[in-house]
Amino acid sequence: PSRVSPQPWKARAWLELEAARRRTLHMLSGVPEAELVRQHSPLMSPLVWDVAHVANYEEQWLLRALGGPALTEPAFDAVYDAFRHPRRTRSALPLLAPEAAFAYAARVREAVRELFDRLPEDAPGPLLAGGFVFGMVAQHEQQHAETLAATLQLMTSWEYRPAARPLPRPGAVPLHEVLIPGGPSVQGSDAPWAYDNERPAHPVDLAPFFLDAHPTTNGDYLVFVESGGYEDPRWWHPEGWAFIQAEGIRHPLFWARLGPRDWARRRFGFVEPLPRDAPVQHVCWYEAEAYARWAGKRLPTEAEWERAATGGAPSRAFPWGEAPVTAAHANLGGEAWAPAPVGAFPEGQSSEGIWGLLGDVWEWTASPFGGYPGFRAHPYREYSEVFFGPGHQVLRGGSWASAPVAVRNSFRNWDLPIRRHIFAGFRCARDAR
Ligand code: AVJ
Ligand code: FE
Repeated sequence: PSRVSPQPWKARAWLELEAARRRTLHMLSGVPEAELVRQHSPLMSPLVWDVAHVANYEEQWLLRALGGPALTEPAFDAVYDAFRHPRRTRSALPLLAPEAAFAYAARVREAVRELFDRLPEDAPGPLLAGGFVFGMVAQHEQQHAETLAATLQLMTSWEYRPAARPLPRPGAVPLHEVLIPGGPSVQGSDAPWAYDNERPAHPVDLAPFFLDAHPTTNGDYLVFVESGGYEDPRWWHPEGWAFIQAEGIRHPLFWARLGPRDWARRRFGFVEPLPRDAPVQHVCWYEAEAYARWAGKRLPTEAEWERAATGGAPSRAFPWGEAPVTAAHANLGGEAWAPAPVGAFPEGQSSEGIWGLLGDVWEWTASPFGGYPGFRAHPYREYSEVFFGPGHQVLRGGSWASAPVAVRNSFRNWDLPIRRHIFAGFRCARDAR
């Protein structure tokens, strides 16, 4: 029988683990100890919890699950178990102090290196095939790096002022909407590092629709705000209306009105004029959905979003094709610390001329999070399956804070429809009839 030789994965796996760790350490270097242990928001863990949590996750999946040594006790796992302790209670736990948390993470990584060096490229089994579990752990640490960024954005007790990588300057911003033809296409992915919730790739059939070529910008959204959009229940889902009344919400999170048509935003330790040409971020699903209704549009379903991203080609990894992400394709990786103006990445557009699908801001969709036909939880139910149901909405495309390894056309994020602290915006769609 012929034997297909496995795709080599080890070199990439190690680079991705190390890149994730460099980012974690870089983001937190210079943050005072008091801020690392502080609970900055009931929505977030203390920063130092995330550090030891990613290390403990790595110990569980890249050491113990692969037959390597246990470095800590089950009682220690419990402290860093996201399902045992709600985020707002975590500063009261017996956490490792910052220095010990960083040392633990380094110790786990050293032990992983020893085990990793002995693994063959074609190691068998569902965890190791294609290096899946290494991809999972690298993506996990990068997802937590994005979570750290969200915590740092919520922090007001200390001014966090990261140096930012400059973004490209946009050329002319083209077309407002693009007609996406209907018909059969493929949703999901069977790529080796795809998560369980992206699997299996399966056929979908869609009606034709229009999709905005760009995400909704701050300038677009400001028209909604200034024309009384937050005062008119006609535009709002009843739950969204109740939510903004209860919370007194009149504009996106972190915006401040200085005077007529004069708006600023706080971004980490900076207060700056609101950039009109960049995608709106820090809106919840209800705000996104209300804007779309006001504009005579709607949010795309995630199947529509993914059809637009693949251009109809089965399982295309990125809107531009299979070429790995570079700085010319999209604003990803967390170094810009802000969304780019729309139109900044001509090389990142889809084959049909949809821009900015990956990076800048997560895009809320009309779809609740659920399993695809044939879904199987792998390797544990708590990554995806326990969140299936009507409570969580799917977001697509990744933000400026998402790492390339954790972003692709098929990648699915999810959150509650009231969440505004994540780096989320949206783009609008409408039926083509
Ligand atoms: C996929 C971003 C919703 O942060 O809750 C991190 C990722 N899962 N640790 C989250 C995750 C376990 C997850 N999201
Ligand atoms: Fe986690």
